[in-house]
Amino acid sequence: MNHPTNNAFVLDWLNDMAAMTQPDNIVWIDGSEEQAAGLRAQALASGELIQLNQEKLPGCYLHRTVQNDVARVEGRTFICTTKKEDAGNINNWMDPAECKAKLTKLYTGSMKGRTMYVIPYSMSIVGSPFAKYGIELTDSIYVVLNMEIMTRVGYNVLDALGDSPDFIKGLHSKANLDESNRYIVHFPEENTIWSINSNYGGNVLLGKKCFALRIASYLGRKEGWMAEHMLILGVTYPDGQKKYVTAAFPSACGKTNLAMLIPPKALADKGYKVECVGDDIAWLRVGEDGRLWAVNPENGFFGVAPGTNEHSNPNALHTCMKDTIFTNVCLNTDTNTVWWEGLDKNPPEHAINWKGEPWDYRKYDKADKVNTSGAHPNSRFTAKAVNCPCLSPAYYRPEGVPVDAIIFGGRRAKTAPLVYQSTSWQNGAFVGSIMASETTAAAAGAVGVVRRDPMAMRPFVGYNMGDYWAHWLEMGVRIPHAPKIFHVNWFRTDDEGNFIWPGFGDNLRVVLWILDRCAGRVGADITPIGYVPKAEDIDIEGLDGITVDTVKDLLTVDTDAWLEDVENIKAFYAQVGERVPEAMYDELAALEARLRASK
Ligand code: GTP
Ligand code: SPV
Ligand code: MN
Repeated sequence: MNHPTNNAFVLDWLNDMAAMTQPDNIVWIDGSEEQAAGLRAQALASGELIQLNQEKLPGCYLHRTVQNDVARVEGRTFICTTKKEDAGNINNWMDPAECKAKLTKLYTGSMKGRTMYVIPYSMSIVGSPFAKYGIELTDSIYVVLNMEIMTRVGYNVLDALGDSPDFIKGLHSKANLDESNRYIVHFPEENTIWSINSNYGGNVLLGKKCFALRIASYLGRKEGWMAEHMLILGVTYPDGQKKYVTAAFPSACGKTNLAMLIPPKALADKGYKVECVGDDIAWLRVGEDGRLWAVNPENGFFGVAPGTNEHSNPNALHTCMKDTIFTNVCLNTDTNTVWWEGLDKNPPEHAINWKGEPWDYRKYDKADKVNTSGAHPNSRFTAKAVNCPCLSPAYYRPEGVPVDAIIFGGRRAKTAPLVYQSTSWQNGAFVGSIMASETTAAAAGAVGVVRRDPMAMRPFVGYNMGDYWAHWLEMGVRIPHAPKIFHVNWFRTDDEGNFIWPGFGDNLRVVLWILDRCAGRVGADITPIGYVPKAEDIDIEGLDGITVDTVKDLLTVDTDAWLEDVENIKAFYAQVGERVPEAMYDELAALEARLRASK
């Protein structure tokens, strides 16, 4: 057959993978709308996609996964390095040869009777010095259509790659979606990803978590840059000045929402504007000016649907009103449109739930969301970045944006205050390393359990967590004008379990304090955990029901709760093991000493 490239590395690998998986056909994906339309038509005919109301939702489709395949599967995700220590204790590890032998059995003949699609794609702008290329082989049209939204797909990627072996080899087969043989495996030493028996986003859109975080974090350490689970947000001041922050929150903890926030009226009236550069992944490099620069390597958003509404995130809502693939949301059969919990207060009378069954909203039970909700709690929209009303012009800049502040954050009902600032880069890296958050529906397993999730990267570091922390510390030394590092928590609750802070657009109030700190414009109180705002320095103008006293409450540091946390951190560090940098232990000891002294 004719190939759109003569790259021997690509063709040899493709031959090997085709020999193993034995597809009936091989089709190269050229990135054209014409080809995508043909694939969509096929997917509609097979039922893989459902066409939605094209008047209300032009270019929008619905897909339902099988019921056991609705989230990332961390327990079945592996880092296969030659030495087990290089993957570390936080990752699952398999010997590369053993893993390949095991998976080869599963892949053999898995594409019989199917077509193998060959997707050449770029993470970040094709031809830019920061771009990295990948090829994903898949037997799923759903994957092809999602990759065409999430990454830059087309033959220009092959042209840019030329004869080079420098591309990430991704192999995906749905096989028979057998949960007990589902594997998401990474061979960072070989630039290779193998995924089998799933058809859910994070497990199969290999450019995203598998490449742009796990493989890229490994490459970043080797090459002196960083791949992080971070949104990138731009703030424009009334005088026209622009500032950029990145923020790492664990899955389903508010990155997309912060990245697309709309300023509250009081701040909009003063002239503040906000732009989105990225909502999930940032690649960070030291610029010639000695600052840290961030690019968003993706080309779309794979966003959480539930909770997205006209009040919480109108920009996301508008982004997914066209050219969008919805996964596992609820179908309103009267209007042939979509619905999810938290969209509005009018659940459809006639509807089909995410499982594909007729659905009665009256039977919804908060305690059993997965079985009684219309949309799955981890239902998603795949939407194009270009359709986002607040997309930053800087999104198109190959060099990205200079970063003023790095923000860590998690979902903590009690311990973490609304915001605090670290005292140095090293202390900031420590703050990242001790992050914790309540688990969410974005990964299979229990929801609402506090677990340590360093830098929001626990599921996404492609090597030993201790080495990853060492890399953070080394980067600090290499960035002459390093960003300041902060920690936020939008999720403190009152005694009834209600969130105290209004969140969403009002989070800009906290971001402005952060940027004021970076510019040296505002003071702070020093506490055992770092700098905490003076309550009156958080602008609450126009906020109903929030007083300076509420803010004071949100900013309290409960010494006993923190001392309890310190014990938990010690256990976690022990679990991470021998490669935890000494400096992190120094920081931990100093934190404990300050907490004890403050009692
Ligand atoms: P991933 O795509 O999984 O990485 O998630 P994410 O970090 O982008 O999370 P997202 O912004 O999609 O938010 C997840 C959930 O948290 C949604 O249900 C939101 O409505 C909710 N959420 C986001 N921001 C806030 C906030 O400031 N306050 C509260 N209370 N909830 C929020
Ligand atoms: C996350 O879980 O952090 C996501 C969704 O962004 S997924 O692509 O499935 O990983
Ligand atoms: Mn994410």
